[in-house]
Amino acid sequence: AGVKGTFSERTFIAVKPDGVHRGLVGKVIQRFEERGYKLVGLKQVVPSRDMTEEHYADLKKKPFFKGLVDYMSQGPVVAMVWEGKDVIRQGRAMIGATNPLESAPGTIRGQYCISVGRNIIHGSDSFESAEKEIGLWFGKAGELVDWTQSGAEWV
Ligand code: RTP
Repeated sequence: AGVKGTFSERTFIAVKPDGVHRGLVGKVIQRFEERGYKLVGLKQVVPSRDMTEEHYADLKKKPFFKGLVDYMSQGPVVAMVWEGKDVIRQGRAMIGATNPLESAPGTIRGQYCISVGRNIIHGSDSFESAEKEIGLWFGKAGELVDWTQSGAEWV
């Protein structure tokens, strides 16, 4: 996940199936681009159940786990890696709280969703999660692009 706390920090962001079906992929990309972050990985996938279970391994014991796996693995998911200063914490702040009742208006969830089980988007919640998730979703060599963004010195 790049180097924590620097301009090369990276996070894993995914537009979940409800976000894709509702045509919100562009809005999500636009928010991260406009904030000043750099897109270094992007693909659309239908994740397998195994992949989804691995992604949400921490939640295995939760009562909503099966429903969550059913929902995510129907796809499609638009998987992304974004890079920039404090992108892990900032990405979570931009996404908003998990429960839409607590997500502030102006955050992505606060603007676009009303139920916790259909909350549009995922973002890594720590440096360790970001490392794991980027490896899981973008494990193949060459899937991430290192590039120098012109104008980045102004951000
Ligand atoms: P995410 O991993 O998707 O970014 O979400 P999060 O960290 O904000 O929340 P987490 O507690 O990790 O929960 C993961 C996802 O599980 C679904 N969920 N459903 N039905 C329920 O009560 C319930 N609770 C959580 C949500 O889709 C949540 O984003």
